[in-house]
Amino acid sequence: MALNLWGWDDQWAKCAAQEGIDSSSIGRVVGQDRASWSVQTDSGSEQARLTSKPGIHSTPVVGDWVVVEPGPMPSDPWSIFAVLPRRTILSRGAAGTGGGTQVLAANVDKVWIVHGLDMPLNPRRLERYLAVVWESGATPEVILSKADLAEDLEGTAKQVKVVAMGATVRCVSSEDPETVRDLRNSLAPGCTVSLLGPSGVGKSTLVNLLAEETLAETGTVRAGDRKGRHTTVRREIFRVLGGALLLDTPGLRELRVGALDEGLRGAFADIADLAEHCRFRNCRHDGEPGCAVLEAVEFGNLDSDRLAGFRKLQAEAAHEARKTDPLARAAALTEWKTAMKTLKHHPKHKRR
Ligand SMILES: Nc1nc2c(ncn2[C@@H]2O[C@H](COP(=O)(O)OP(=O)(O)OP(=O)(O)O)[C@@H](O)[C@H]2O)c(=O)[nH]1
Ligand SMILES: [Mg+2]
Ligand SMILES: [Zn+2]
Repeated sequence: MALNLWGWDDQWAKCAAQEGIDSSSIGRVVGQDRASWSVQTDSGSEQARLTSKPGIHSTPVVGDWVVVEPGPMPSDPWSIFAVLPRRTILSRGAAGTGGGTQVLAANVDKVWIVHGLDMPLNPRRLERYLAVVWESGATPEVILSKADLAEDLEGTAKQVKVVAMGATVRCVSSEDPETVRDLRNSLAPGCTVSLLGPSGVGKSTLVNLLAEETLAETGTVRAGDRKGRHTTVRREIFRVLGGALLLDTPGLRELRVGALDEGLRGAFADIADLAEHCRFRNCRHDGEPGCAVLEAVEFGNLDSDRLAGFRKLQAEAAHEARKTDPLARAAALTEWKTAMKTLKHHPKHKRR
């Protein structure tokens, strides 16, 4: 069925069946423009709006599985009634002073953190991306793009591997088809991969290379500083050759973190391991006696800049956590259950 092409699997089918939802009422959000969502359904691609009926509070994002229904007339947009509980949630701290988090995408299996080798590496920025991805529940991979423009490919790759802490690191170049083939072979059909990185690093180029056709628009970088021009303006999922689903995203100017828990442990596994040996359970690695983390820095086993980066992220994340409602997740689940109850009373969804 068509939904499988967009990542529908047994686990999702089970989730829907438990709620008595027929697959004809399911769709995947593959694009969004303000108040209109592009949804792939069993019967094809449809434009959908949020239902005006009460019950839906979480705004669907690209990657979400949603419960939908056709409009009264064939030319009318479809309605979105509910969002299926998300498997993974990729989010960042929202810009501005108001705080809160912004969900970038949902149900992403893997995130490619893209760094262009025509620019110097910023390890602190990479750590920030890694923390955000580990936090999402998706698996991070680091993609070093523009290998043909690298000044010191091996040196940079080595440096990245140290920071990536076990996450897979891959090199690609639009000039070398073999690198693209290797990347394609690493993807299972139906898996969803989000590309993440600053503007101009070659995210959309990579989508097109893997698709072997121009699906996403690309733009040149500025001659002086090699910065991108923010060519991609919306998040969108493309099916590429081999059946993987690539979520292209606009280049990020900065990546603010939301609350981090697993994210910090994932991106800084070395510090988390060391911290186990600190004398005090709640050691802040800030001069306390018997601190294994500071000892590691002293003996040259831990980069002091890395520790500084860790502490900065930790402080930022703690600040965000204080702002976010700890009951938000529970509330989302309740909302889903209520939406499902309402839906079951709808004649179309009554179990026979
Ligand atoms: N030499 C070389 N150029 C590349 C490679 N990959 C991408 N580029 C170039 O880098 C520029 C930016 O590529 P895009 O794919 O538009 O970058 P993007 O990350 O999608 O940028 P935004 O959409 O602005 O976030 C284009 O001129 C590409 O041709 C590569 O492997 N080698
Ligand atoms: Mg782009
Ligand atoms: Zn300590």
